[in-house]
Amino acid sequence: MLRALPFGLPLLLASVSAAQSPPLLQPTGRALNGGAMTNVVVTRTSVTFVASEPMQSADLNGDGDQADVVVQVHDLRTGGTRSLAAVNYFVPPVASDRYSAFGVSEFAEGGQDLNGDGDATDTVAFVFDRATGQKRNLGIAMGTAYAEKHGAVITDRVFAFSASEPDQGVDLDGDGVLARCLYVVDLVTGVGSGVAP
Ligand SMILES: [Ca+2]
Ligand SMILES: [Ca+2]
Ligand SMILES: [Ca+2]
Repeated sequence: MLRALPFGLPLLLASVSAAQSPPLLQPTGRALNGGAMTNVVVTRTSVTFVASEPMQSADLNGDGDQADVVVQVHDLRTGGTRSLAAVNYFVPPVASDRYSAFGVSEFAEGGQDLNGDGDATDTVAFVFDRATGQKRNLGIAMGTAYAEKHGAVITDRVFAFSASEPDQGVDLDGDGVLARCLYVVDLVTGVGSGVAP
């Protein structure tokens, strides 16, 4: 059994499973984003959380500044921590045994257009596959309203989240209006679609 300890910064992890070979305490090497303890997601093999560049005094996403909050995946087997991308603080990451999913901020990630709609103002869904080490851009804008904050769910087969059709500029669920909709991605085939209400 693994637990994240709310001791503040930097993030430390404790394991009470004596059968595991990794040490009981593992420093992640990253400063946790302040006030974001609910953003720490623990599975049997990993911890996904959001680090603060200002608290770390480092550029963790390589865009040339130290102003972002950047999603991290810490491997409890190897002790390594991987920095993935600048995220929207209001869209907490989720994780399953195999995958971590999160909303990348186009603005914070160097002003890139990640969903191909011609702007750099969206929060775009990404999935990191720990089995392959690959980070996949789903190309879909996520909803960022407070009510959607804890709405995303992921398993080792499916990622479901609230998509923003106005941000995407596409009627994803085919109901004739641009609003928010449930978007489901099959992580095995890579196929995703909006779900009509
Ligand atoms: Ca940065
Ligand atoms: Ca965009
Ligand atoms: Ca629609």
